[in-house]
Amino acid sequence: GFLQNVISHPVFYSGQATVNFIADHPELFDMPRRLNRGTKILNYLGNLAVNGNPDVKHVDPNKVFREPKVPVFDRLGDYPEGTKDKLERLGREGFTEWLKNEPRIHFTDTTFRDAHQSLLATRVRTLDMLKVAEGYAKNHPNIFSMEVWGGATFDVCMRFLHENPWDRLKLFRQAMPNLLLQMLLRGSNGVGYKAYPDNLIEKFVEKTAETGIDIFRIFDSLNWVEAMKVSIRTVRERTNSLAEACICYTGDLYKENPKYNLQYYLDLARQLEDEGAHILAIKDMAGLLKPRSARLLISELKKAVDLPIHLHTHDTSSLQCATYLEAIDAGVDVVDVAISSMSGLTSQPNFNSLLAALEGHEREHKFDLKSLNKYGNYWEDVREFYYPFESELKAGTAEVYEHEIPGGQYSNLRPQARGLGLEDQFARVKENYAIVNDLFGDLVKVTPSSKVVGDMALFMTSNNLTADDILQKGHTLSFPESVVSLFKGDLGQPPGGFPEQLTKIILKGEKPFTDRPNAHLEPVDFDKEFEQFQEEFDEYCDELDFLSYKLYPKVFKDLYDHWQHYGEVWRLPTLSFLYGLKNNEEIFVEIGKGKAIIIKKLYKSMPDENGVCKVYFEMNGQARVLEVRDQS
Ligand code: 3PY
Ligand code: ZN
Repeated sequence: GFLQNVISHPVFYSGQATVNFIADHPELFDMPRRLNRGTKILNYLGNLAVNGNPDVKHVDPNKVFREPKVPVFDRLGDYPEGTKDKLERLGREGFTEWLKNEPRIHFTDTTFRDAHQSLLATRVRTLDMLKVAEGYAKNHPNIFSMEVWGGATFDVCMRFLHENPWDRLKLFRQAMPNLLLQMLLRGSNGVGYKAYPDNLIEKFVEKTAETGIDIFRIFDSLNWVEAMKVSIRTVRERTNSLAEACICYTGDLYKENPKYNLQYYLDLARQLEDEGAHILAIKDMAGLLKPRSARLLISELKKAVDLPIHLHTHDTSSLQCATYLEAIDAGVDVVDVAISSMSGLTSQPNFNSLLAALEGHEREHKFDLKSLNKYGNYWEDVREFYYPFESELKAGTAEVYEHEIPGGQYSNLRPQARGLGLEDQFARVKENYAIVNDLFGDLVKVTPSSKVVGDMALFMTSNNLTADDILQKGHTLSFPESVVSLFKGDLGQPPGGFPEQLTKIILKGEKPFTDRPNAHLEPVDFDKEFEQFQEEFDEYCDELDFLSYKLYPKVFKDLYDHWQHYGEVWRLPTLSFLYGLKNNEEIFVEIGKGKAIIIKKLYKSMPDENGVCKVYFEMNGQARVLEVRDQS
């Protein structure tokens, strides 16, 4: 390790090492991330053999898995021209003109982001997506865009999968150079749950575009345009990517006197156009946009703004294919779908079936459906790997119109309830979610505002509180931190403000602020803080790691420690990563370009009197014994 460290050290490498080089650089004695790859991965598997994966709560020992089949594609052939090439050729204005004039309906595939965020608690690993990415881009170059990043993926990637989200993006970029790559950005909340300093958001957007994102879908969790301006402006001025600004859809246009009525959405859309959005998105995060409302909303938006319109929904009610058919007739330009076996329910509508339904339609866009069905089969088998993370929703539900829980939150709320011992009161949690929404003055609910409503619903359920209790004896209650923060103004302002009486109760007299939360935040001093960051971690941690750290300090620190101990676990096959190896199971792990190791687990001993187990492996045919403490 040491000699390797010296040779690869930037100072030594650049020929500037002096006699004090070794004394000046104590980190030479550290094992950098990329060395000892095999040993580190073995450490991971050894620990899994003894202690299991803390992220997997229930394992079914009899579960049988099938080997997913990657559909064939031309590995040596060129990539056919796709939307990415078109954007580069036409420029942003030319591209959006082309899109507005396109008679065919276009499709964004969310399989790599929202689909698994909404069905499998965001747990799908880079490797499973990467295996099909190149073939998918070559076989289906007429996809409008691939949603591959942002939302909860950034956090979950680091926290639970121990992956570097930036590496994920780089790998997707390489594998799909012809297609537009899209991400979900929570405006001033970035890919987090709170507001960040403006200059951090600016840097994040710039670096993200450099790393590979072509379309930034930008929203604010209260539909507050103020909180989206910095992101929209940065995309426009500092990148060549497209700024897709969202109106988040909630409620019901056909209800009597809805707070969020047609005029509200049209005004919002015009404001976003004025802010410089290239594309307008309707983000129906809970799947509340009914077919008739879609027809009305799309046709009116078409008259109100001169932007291409992109529609996103979740199929929680199981009605949303009908919504798309209406929207397509009304002139929507792009719709979000997921590959068949990763679609439906809390995920996006079914790409394959929608294509079939549109055969012969005047806006039909021809795809190779047989091939897409093969990808459906691949994902059907891969999805089984992640069975502990399934959301347990078995059929579409009209209850969504009452509770309005976003698809991406639904798959998380039940495990959260379970964690608090409220599993058998989940119906109550959903009811309380709606009650909280009324109490809070009918909010747009999407990350992070939805998380606050969820926290409050769990709080009310576990303390057996009613809405009356909150209003009558709220001053004696200590509310969840996220609730206090919301009412203080930390997530911005909802249309019409927060209910006054409840604000007093929750803030206990403290004054809320009503300007931008970011206005209260210290800008990041990049030069100084980056230096400190590299001192705390190591010189292999780059600017992108620094951004991860600034967004999620604790999560990044844990991730870094995980890298130090266990290395690049993203390279492990998913079954080994989640469940470890069986006795005598042998796996092949590609640890670098053209480099692979073969690991075989032999067996594990019982713990000794100190609680230490021995785990016997073979790595590339050589015996290796690991001592691992049993943490149970
Ligand atoms: C997210 O912010 O992660 C979402 O998917 C919101 O719908
Ligand atoms: Zn969504």
